[in-house]
Amino acid sequence: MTKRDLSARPLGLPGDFVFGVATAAYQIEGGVAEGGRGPSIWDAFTARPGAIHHGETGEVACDHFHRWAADLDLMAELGIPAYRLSLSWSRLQPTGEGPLNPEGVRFYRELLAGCRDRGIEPFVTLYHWDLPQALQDAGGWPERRTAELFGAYAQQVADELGDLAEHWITVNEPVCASFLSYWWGMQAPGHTDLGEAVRAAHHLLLGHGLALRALRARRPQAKVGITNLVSNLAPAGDGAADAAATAQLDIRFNRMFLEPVYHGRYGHDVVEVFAPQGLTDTETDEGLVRPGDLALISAPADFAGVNHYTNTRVAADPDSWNGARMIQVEPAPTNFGWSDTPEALTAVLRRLATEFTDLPLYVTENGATFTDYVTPDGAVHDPERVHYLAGYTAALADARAAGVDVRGYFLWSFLDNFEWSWGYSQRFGIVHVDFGTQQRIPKDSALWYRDLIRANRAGPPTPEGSFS
Ligand code: IFM
Repeated sequence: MTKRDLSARPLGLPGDFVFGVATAAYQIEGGVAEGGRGPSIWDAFTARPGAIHHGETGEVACDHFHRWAADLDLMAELGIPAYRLSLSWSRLQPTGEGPLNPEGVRFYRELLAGCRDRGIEPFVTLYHWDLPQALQDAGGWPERRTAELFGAYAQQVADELGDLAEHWITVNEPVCASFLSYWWGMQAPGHTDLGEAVRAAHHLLLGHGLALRALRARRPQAKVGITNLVSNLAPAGDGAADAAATAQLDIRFNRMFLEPVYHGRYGHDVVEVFAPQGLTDTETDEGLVRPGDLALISAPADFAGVNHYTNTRVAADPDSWNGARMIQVEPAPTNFGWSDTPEALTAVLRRLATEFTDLPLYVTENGATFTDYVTPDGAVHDPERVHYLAGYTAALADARAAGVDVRGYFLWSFLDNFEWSWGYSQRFGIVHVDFGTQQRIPKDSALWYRDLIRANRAGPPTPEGSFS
């Protein structure tokens, strides 16, 4: 481990800097057959033999559907001022069209009001990957109609829930919801078709634009943005081949999703890669990219969300995917093999601010998995996560010192939860969850984060919680 100041100290961030935690509906809620919820693509994908580690599912997950009030109490005790959560589309609109499900609306109204009652500011994500299965049966995100229905859904959500949150994130990580889901087969619906993936990517971005427009129309005060996953990529060596391989991966991981949102076009080299699948910057009536799409996708937002996890060096290698071998920068001690290199977060934030947007930035996810377990003293000691967080939160201050307008940080995640294809094998939480008993135990990192937030708050410290 590198030497790092591990104290929960003032970082020189402004008093209104937003510290929060993040989760997503399918990863924590459970209650999949309750409250009128319809099936989502994740219910179908988790039922597919071999798709998920140990055949696990989100059927119960953290049982947050029933335990949300106690979970919010714990969040408040830890003095966490903001909570990024997602709405399950199929809980709110079981088939992805038609009227909203009143029980789903009631659940989320209580949840959002519950945040506010406890002084926690909700940041709401409209789409965090759990497409209603009925829409997948009709073709899913590769179909343009899915984006249109998403826009209509966003309008209904704005009408029913829009009074309870100021910040709205339209789509979480379109790269995962398209490429990982329709190209690499790793996520629901588990397809491996590049054509579908490219169409899904464009329609997810279009869905963002339509949702942004709907939120603006119904809730003019709302602050709206999209969250992209941004990986830090750099060539492994000095040669032109490594640089070219890096540029190719950058197109596939980052620029395909950043260019249209922040520059209003895919750009020549992105189009060149995906032209065989129909991607164009020319808008045509019959093509994938239709008249008006790019204006919708790039319509002014209020902030840019960025999720950051990986720091990768890229070596040209004809035997690897797209001729590029990916090497995680050392030290890479997290369970996923991802790096603990906070300078990568600073680099990503700087890149967004210099190459892509003047909008305020929010880090809407960042975190790491380790082998956490309850020790005989009843605690969960996770010094590696404290080390990780000390670095990545200091990186925010470094980015601000370099002139980047980063305004918030949401730690992934509040609870250990269902980590998609990896099931429950990867623990991202600052709160340990015993999935047998549903007992929650704040890890040492939760107490550290509480202290960091206190140290960085202007005004009186938050009240003592029961975990001091
Ligand atoms: O758990 C996921 C989350 O749902 C989306 N961003 C990355 C996290 C860690 O893999």
